[in-house]
Amino acid sequence: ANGKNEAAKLAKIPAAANPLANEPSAIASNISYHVQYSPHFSPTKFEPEQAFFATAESVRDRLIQQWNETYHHFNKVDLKQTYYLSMEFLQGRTLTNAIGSLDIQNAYADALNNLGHVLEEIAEQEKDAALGNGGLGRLASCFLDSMATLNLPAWGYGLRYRYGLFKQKITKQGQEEVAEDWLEKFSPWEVVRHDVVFPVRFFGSVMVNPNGTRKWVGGEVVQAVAYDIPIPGYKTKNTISLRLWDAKASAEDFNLFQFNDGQYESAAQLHSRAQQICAVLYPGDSTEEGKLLRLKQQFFLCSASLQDMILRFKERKSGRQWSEFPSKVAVQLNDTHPTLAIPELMRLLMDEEGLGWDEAWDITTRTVAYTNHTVLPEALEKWSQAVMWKLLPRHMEIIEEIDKRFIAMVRSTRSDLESKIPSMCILDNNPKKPVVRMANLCVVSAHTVNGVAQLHSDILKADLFADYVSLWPNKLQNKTNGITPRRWLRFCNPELSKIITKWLKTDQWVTNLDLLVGLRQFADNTELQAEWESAKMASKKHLADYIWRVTGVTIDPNSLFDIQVKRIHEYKRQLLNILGAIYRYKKLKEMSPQERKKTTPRTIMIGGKAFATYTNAKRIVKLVNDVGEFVNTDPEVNSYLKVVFVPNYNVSVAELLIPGSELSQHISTAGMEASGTSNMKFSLNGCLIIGTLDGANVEIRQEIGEENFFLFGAVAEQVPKLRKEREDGLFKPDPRFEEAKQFIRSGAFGSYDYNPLLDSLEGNTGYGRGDYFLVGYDFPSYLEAQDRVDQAYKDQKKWLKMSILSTAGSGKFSSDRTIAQYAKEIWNITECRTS
Ligand code: HBZ
Repeated sequence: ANGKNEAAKLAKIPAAANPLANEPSAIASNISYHVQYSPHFSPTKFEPEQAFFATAESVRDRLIQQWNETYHHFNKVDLKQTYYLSMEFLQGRTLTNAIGSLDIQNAYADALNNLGHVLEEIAEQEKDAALGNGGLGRLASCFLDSMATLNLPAWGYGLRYRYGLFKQKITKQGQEEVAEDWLEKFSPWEVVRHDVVFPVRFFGSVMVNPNGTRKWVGGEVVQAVAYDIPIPGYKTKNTISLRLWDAKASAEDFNLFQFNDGQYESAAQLHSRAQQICAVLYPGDSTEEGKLLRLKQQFFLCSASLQDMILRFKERKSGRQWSEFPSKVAVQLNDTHPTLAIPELMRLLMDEEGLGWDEAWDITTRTVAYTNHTVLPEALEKWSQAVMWKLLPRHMEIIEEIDKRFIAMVRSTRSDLESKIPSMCILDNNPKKPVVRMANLCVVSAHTVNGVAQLHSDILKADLFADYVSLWPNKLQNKTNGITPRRWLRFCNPELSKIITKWLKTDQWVTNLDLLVGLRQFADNTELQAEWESAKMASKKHLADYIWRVTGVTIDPNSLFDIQVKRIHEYKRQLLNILGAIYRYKKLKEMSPQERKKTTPRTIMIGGKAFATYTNAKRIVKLVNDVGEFVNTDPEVNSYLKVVFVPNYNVSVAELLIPGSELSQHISTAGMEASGTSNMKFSLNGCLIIGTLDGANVEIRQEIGEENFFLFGAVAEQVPKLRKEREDGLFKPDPRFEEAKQFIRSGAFGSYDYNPLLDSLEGNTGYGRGDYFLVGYDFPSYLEAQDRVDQAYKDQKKWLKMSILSTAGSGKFSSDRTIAQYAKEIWNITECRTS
């Protein structure tokens, strides 16, 4: 505790004439005001935690001003607006991003210094808002940043989960999940809108009116309350909203009679049922209850958001025609999770607003667009028809009608597609398990469907959605993903940013990332290389510090920092990485001390969360930890190789790892990673990639040059044939692959039973996947690519040049480019700048 940091001293700071002025003195007085008059703690202390909340509140004051102006401006100008519907937003921390967007870092740093604090330390007090699982959720957050920065009339809609993505603890057993209480001490960024409340119904039945129209009645009704989070654009007044819905029961739902009768639980039953809806991100869906809850969440998001959009449409201009709706509203579905927006919009238009089917259908299809993020069959959502009939009876009627009309249309216009109807239609009526295929509902109903990288979109066209392409040749588009250069370079890597600005003689690259190509001409410049190297070294030291703090492992900043961080999944092949590490260890052991000295020292860091019920993924986490413990304590090799499992990978940890990385692994089985987005973040920060021709790797390699990318592995077209050969017993494993696996089987890494994991790499025995992800096939070419990495690293000049060229070639991967394309080619919206 810092003796200087007593709250009492703050009272002596004079009030500023304008508390929202951007001078350090005004900021300091504003912070001190919040400590005293927006208290969240007892009034004595002013330590980093108290300072964080007060600082955040003072930043929020500045945001609210421009936020309200943006709100009014959008209302007045009434341009077409996009609503990005997503079950996930992986926002991470906000403070640094907000201060940076407002362009007042220095003033805040000075103000806090005067109050006895350091801005960076204060920023670290903030908990991550982790309302997402991984890439899909983080993409949504990068998109919001770009929408705001591009001054687009656009909002995000999501859910206010009480507990976000679990915290990952590593114990002797491996991964343990602990609830992440991001709201424990409240979030300074959210504003509850008590006037924005909509009823959302579940269960009940369909009533037929005398005139034949239908109405959904009965069941239970929950209130959706809006919580808004400001999303500032970078160096622009525009500040848009992320509107998160929370569920609450109304006062009438509290049974006072029962409570006074001592039946406390049943008295509050409806309240606790309402609270379940937003309790956790992605509730486990292995039980029927879990599935129902997840479906409730999805509908809750869709219904509340659409009611809000419709009300806004009516309020912005009274008495307008419904046919105008698609020219005022664009709805983007982030994967199939918010698919229920389609039947819900139909229901609201027909049953609540009195429109006929044809008009409602025309409006709905012109409003909604859908983004696909996966081709993995097991990841395509299918909901049980029985569950849907129970929870959403009116929506099931509507879905049946959409399906019926779709089938009739295909029959009458495209008799050649007759045989495809069973796979193209929405309802799968397989008597064993009748389901609704959500992706099919999206493709049939949306005006546009897009993939998230060129290869992924090509696969969608050629494979998953091929039959629809023949029906609607122009419906399918590609929108290659992107990342925000603000969070992922400017703010997380200020040292490198400064160098870039110096050499480009402008900081315009922050909003025009294509300008980075200007670095190419200096890639050989020794002065730039020296600056580049020292920035990288500073970040590596910073990272080494962090690793020591969270794992107790000392890593050498002079070794090659090799990182793979992402959700743990068999298709992402962390197993390939760790088997490679084991093989490296074995070879180092066989070498003489002199030979070892000639090798390139490596620190392999692997991080990521395994879904709580995904057993093989959890085994991989355990294996990485066990290998780490074994290798790192072997004095013969541990100055040449360290293996570290980075616990609790999240947005903030990524902001530390990425600037300190030199090599990163994006090594999924070709055709399986839709895009990947961390590959873009690493590349942007001058980190070289070892990777397969998968997802956005293909485009990254094109942009930065193939000589700057360590490529290996089978290509997507080969994969089906290779799997077939594997099944037919025609695959001859490389002895190096056998050796690495054998070492695990030998029990070198302890008594844990790794056989089920290893069996997944074998023929159709045991776990029986028959090495579905082709780890064995790609292993030799992976090792060869790693050899090329080791060689390249020995020539530091060459390596630095490749590193500079990676950054220089990353301009395409700005989410500003992605969002500009969505705006123009899907949403048909234009800028709405608040002046
Ligand atoms: O979306 C990821 C893709 O795997 C990745 O390749 C891509 O870059 C990224 C953005 O387009 N997909 C996910 O992150 N998916 C999920 O997190 C998910 C969440 C809930 C589900 C299914 C998938 O029910």
